[in-house]
Amino acid sequence: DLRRDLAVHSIRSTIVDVPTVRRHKLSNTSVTAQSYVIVELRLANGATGIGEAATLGGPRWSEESVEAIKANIDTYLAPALIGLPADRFGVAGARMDAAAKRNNAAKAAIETALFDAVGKTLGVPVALLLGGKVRDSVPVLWTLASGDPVQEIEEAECKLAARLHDTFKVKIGAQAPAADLARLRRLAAALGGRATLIVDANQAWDETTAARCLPQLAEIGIALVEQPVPAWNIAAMARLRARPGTPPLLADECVFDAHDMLAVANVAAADAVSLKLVKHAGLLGLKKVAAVAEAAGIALYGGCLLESSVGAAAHLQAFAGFRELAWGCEHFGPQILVGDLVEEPLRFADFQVHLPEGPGIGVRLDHAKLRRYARA
Ligand code: MUC
Ligand code: MG
Repeated sequence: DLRRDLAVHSIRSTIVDVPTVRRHKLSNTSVTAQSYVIVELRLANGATGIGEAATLGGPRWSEESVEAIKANIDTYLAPALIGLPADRFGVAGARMDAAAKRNNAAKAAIETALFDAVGKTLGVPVALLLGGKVRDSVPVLWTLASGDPVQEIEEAECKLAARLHDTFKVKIGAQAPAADLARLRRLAAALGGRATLIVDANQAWDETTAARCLPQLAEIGIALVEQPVPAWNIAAMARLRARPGTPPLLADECVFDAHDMLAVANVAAADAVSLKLVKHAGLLGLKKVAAVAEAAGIALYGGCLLESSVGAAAHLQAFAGFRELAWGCEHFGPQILVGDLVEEPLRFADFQVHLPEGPGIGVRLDHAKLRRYARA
C-alpha cells in the first residue's frame, strides 16, 4: 500500500537559472534570468513531491537569495523534517519555524513539496487537501516591464490579439515620476478601452511624491496601485488611501505574515493584498493571510514572483479555493521564461490560467530541463 509510509525520506535542493525572453525592469532591480531553488522531496513510500522558491534579482526583492535558500534548506530545514509523516503539515511548519527564523521562500518550497507528495500518494489535487476548489481557472494579467513604451504597446497588442491577457501591470519607479507618468499616458492612449492597466512602484516613492502622483494615476485610468511607498510605511499608505482621488491600493512588500496583514487592516492601509508563497512561508500561511484580509474586507489578488509552472501551479491550488479572488492573478511567469521546468506547462487561454488536472500540485518536473538550467 503506497499510503502506508508517508515518512519524509530525503529532501534535495537545486538552484536553477532560467533566462527570460526579455529584460524585466523593476524600480530597484532588473533581471534577464529568473533564479529558483527547486525542492524534490521523497517519501519512504517512493512518492516524490516538488516545490519552488522564487527570487528576483538576488536578495533584492526580499532578503532571500537562491544561495541562502539552498544553504538554509540543506543545513537547517531539511534535517528538521526527515522521518516526519509528510501529512503533518502543521507539525512541519512548527519544526521549520523552530529551526530557522523567517526564510519564508525556503519554507514555502518545502511545504509545497510536502503537499505535492501527499497529494500524489493519495491521488488527489492539493486544492482538495486545502478545502476543495471553487474555480478551474483564474484571470491572469501580464506585466509590462521593459521600460520602453513602444516595445510595451507592441507586447500588449500581441497578448490581446492572442487572447492571452487583457489586464497589464506596468512596473514603475525605475525612472523619475514625470517620465513614468508620460509612459503611462502613452500606454493608456494606445490600449485604453481594450485593456485594464494597473501599476507596481515596488516601494519607489516617498509619501510626498505618492500624494502628488496618485491622483494623476487615477486620471490616467490606472485601476490599482501596488506598493507605492516603502514597505515599512503603512501609516503613509493609510494617509494616502484616505485622500480623495487616490485609486485603490494593493499591499505587496508590506505584508509577509498574518501579523503584517492585521496591522495593514487595523489602519485601513490597503484595498487589496497580493498573496505569494515566498512571503507567507507556504500554502497554509497564504490561506491564513487571506483569512485576515477577508475578515477586514480587504480583497485578494493572486501575486507572483515570476515563478515557473512549478511555483505557479502551487499558487493556483490555493487560489482555486477562494470564494472571492476579486483581482484575479498575475501568474504569467511560465510565459516569460525561455523554457519551463515541467513536463506539461500550465495552459493559458481566454485571458485565464487553468488549474492543471492531476494529483498534487498538478505538474511534474522534467528532469532534462532541470539539468539544462541547473547551476553548475
Ligand atoms: C512584485 O513586486 O509584484 C511580480 C510581477 C512582476 O513583474 O514583479 C513581481 C514582483
Ligand atoms: Mg509587487
